[in-house]
Amino acid sequence: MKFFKSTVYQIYIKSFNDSNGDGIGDINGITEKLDYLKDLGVDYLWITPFFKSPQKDNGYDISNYLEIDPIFGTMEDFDNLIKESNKRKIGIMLDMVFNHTSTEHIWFKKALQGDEKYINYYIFKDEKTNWESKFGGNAWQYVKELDKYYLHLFDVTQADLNWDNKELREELKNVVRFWKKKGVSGFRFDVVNLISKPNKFVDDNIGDGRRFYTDGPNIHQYLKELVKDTNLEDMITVGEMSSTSLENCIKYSNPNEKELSQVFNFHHLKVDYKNKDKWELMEANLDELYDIFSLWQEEMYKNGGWNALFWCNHDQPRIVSRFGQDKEYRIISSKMLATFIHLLRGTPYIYQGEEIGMTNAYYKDISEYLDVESINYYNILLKKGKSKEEALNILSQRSRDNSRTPVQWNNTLNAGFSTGKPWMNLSNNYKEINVEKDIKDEQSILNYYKKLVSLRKKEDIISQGDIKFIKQDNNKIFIYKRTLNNEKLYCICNFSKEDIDLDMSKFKDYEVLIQNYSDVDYNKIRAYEAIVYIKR
Ligand code: TEU
Ligand code: CA
Repeated sequence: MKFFKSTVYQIYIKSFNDSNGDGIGDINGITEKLDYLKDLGVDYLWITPFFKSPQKDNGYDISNYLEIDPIFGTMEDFDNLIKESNKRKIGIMLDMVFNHTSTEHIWFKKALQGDEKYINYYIFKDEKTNWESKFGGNAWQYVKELDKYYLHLFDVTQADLNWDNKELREELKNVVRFWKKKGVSGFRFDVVNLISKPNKFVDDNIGDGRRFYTDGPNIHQYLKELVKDTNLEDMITVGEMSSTSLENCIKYSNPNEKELSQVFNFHHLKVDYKNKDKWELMEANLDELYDIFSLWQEEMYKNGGWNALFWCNHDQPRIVSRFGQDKEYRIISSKMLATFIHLLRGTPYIYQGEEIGMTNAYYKDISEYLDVESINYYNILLKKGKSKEEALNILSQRSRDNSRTPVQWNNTLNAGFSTGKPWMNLSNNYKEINVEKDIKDEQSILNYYKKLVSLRKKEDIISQGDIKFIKQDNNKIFIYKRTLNNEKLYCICNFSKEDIDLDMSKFKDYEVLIQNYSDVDYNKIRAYEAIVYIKR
């Protein structure tokens, strides 16, 4: 596996860097920052969708897979990005949204005109079920043109595609072939474990419908076919797996199955959902967090699977504001969380801004939120009887917009993101938290990430060693052990702001590989401390 020692950097293009002052991040904005990314040491860039789109879900609602939306630039800009990133040995991964298209896509429009061929590209039924959309409300929409309902697991403008139709599958393969030819190095497949729908559509009397379409009946067959027919075996491919199971993820990512090279799962990012409800707040349950990591790390290893490792993406609140602490412990807790992820087995992903410890947005007013899911749920929460204040408080911790504020490059106008009016409000802490400041400070979060990325390249034990979690009596301390031949490595993290007694004297003859405090205390693990010992 050639990506063994690699780290991927995720770019949410709209908020990364605006090159032409229209307030929207763009392709040339990425090209401008390639030297910064090279310096960070990352090997691949996953760029979120920049294809033609009405932008109801910021590009995850695609109306043409083969064209670039003019707000992001031109095909020439993209060719140039490929050329410039190749020069720096950075690969580009594109985001394939194949579970649904925008209702503005020509296929959907033709379907509405009654064209049988295109009606079969989507899931039109005479009757609806009680399934819920992931963005709130029922998952079916009535269209008078056909006197039928169509399925939309996400927004009403994102119509689910019918993968049981061979012709549709061929269309999507052509999309992959087109972008492969352009010279991309890999792909991220959006909610790809939802593409295989059940044979029968029936009400779900115990849930929201997901048990019928998650890791669906033909999912492995469809993935194998896609990979084989478009020759993706040797590329880096990562599937976003929604509400998936360990068993399925082993299959998705074990090289013998010839499906994908790695998988994202989200179980570790639901440990602060009260009663499994994203919109009910709760402190993170650390016992559960520990159990999920130990299970997934050890079992994926034993069964030949491969995890994508991450805390942050464009759908998640900022991790330092969530499992860390973004005030007096912002720097130390950012480094602790990074250490924990980057020494695990799998491929680490850094989401833009994470490498400088960017925080949640802390918006004060509902008008600042732009995300369709956030706005829908704000209204649902009010309908459920929450006060405006309560609903805003929930959004301030759970909204996807928390991660989508523009990247803070420096302390000048608009944090250096744009010379125009940014498409969404910046976080107002950019004077203290920005890239320029972190570059100059040797002890910065940015320089710490750089070190983590380079350690994975240097130390085989990180990329290839086996992994075992070591349970502690105190649920705030997370310890795992990596081994490779005669080498041993221990990663010890404190997920709390308490100093906790811990006898680490046995590590006196180990070397400290990386740590977020400047000295070693063998008797206790301090607030948000992370320390990694290695013996060769
Ligand atoms: O996300 C899928 C997904 O399930 C999450 O967005 C989830 O719905 C969210 O965290 C709510 O709890 C992917 C993309 O990453 C996301 O940006 C898109 O909106 C979505 O698919 C639809 O394409
Ligand atoms: Ca722009």
